[in-house]
Amino acid sequence: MHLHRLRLPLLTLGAALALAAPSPAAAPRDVLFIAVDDLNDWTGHLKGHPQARTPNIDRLVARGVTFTNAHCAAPACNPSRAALMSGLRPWQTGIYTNGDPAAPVLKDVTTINRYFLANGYNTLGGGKIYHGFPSEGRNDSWTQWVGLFPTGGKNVHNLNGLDRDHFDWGPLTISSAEMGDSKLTDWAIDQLHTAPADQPLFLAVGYVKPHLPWYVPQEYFDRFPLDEIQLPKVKPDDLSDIPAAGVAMAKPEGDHAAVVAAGQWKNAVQAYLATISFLDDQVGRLLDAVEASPRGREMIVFWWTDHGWHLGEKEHWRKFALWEDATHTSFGITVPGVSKIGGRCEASVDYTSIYPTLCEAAGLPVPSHVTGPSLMPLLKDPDATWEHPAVCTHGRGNHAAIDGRYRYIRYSDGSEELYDHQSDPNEWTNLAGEVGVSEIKQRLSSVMPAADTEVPSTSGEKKAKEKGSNKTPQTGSGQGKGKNKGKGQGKNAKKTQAN
Ligand SMILES: [Ca+2]
Ligand SMILES: [Ca+2]
Repeated sequence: MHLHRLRLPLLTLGAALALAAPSPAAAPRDVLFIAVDDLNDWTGHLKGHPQARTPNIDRLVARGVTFTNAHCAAPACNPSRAALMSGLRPWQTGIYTNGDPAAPVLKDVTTINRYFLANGYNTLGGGKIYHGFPSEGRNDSWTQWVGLFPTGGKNVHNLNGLDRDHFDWGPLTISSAEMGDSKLTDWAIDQLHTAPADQPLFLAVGYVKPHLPWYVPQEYFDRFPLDEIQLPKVKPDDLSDIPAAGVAMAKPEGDHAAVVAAGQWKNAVQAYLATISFLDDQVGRLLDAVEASPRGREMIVFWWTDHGWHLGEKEHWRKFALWEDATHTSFGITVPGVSKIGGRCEASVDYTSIYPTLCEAAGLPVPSHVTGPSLMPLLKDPDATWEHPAVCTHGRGNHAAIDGRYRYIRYSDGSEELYDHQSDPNEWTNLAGEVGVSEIKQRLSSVMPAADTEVPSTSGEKKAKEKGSNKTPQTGSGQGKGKNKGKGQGKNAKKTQAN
């Protein structure tokens, strides 16, 4: 993609270096940057499911401020992470979906890890931060990128009998220590202890659970007996007031029909809770190490999950939609000495605020291409005034805007949904056609881009190239070639691309 096609000026790495004047007075602060794949609000601190048990995640976010109304910039791995790490929205980069290549754009953008690297940080990354190897495993963007850690044991598949690829769940016979995320935790703890003390540390730890398949050791399933499992609250005819564009995202005839027909709904809820519980154990081990070390206790900690997840609400499964269950995330920030301990912030925030907040917390200037509002005022006072609706985009032209009370969805064909969380927290009643809501819709649509300002998708550009258009992107050389292959990278790239 030509950079001039982006709607905001980008900052090249060279410019970032020039801009990165030495920060005054205080030494740069260490950062622990924890990403989680596919965890929705089924945590103790967000109460998205009454049986979710996450004492360690709750303990982690309670060290600082938890954002209870936080949303991804896009409800899928690739575009959510690309937006978060670049500070640029899907409509500025063309990275709208998992099918839109990120590397051709990101290679020319000062991403968070590049910026911290350019500012003298020891940037160490493991697990999953971006979506797929071509987007993240580059020698010029991390001090060291170690990639995914493979899970041991025999390969298993179709444990639930649905035969729907990685849409699968069931217990493993291996120990917890053989799980990839357990090895990732070991690696992260080791870095906390061994990273050079005289260089600021940016440690990025990307957990891949609770992403599908929900395979974890039996002990985690045993924590949630099947006969006690509660299904999510669902309204049977919920899709009846939703426009065709929304029903197309729900795809009720797909996963949901298959799960119900096979009698697997409770099993799925059990498996997701079990996988979250496994993740929580790993977070607990990491947090114990952080709190046991003088360096760890002073670290800035960012915790984020890349989007939400439906388990049958609106007859929908997975992410890939613009409703609360797909966009709502678990998100917390601790800046020791700054953030309010145990703070809960109800302001509507989205992930384009992560980049600027991280810079300010670490004492670095915010790059000029990063325009999301900083959350620093909310870290100090979680009740401070906040007038920025969160925005989430799923595919070009489809957006949700969320404020402290409403969710307004507008699809590319102009059809709409509006929900009032004060009276309808489950988003069962679409108010978009009611009398007297035009002011609300107008206010929330004002933060959405006009259709003609949204850049084409990166995959769309590729199609244009195939057709011989002169609008072909310049993809440069070398991206995605795997120069920096670490542990299991080739395999990992394939795996995550399917997510
Ligand atoms: Ca994800
Ligand atoms: Ca409905």
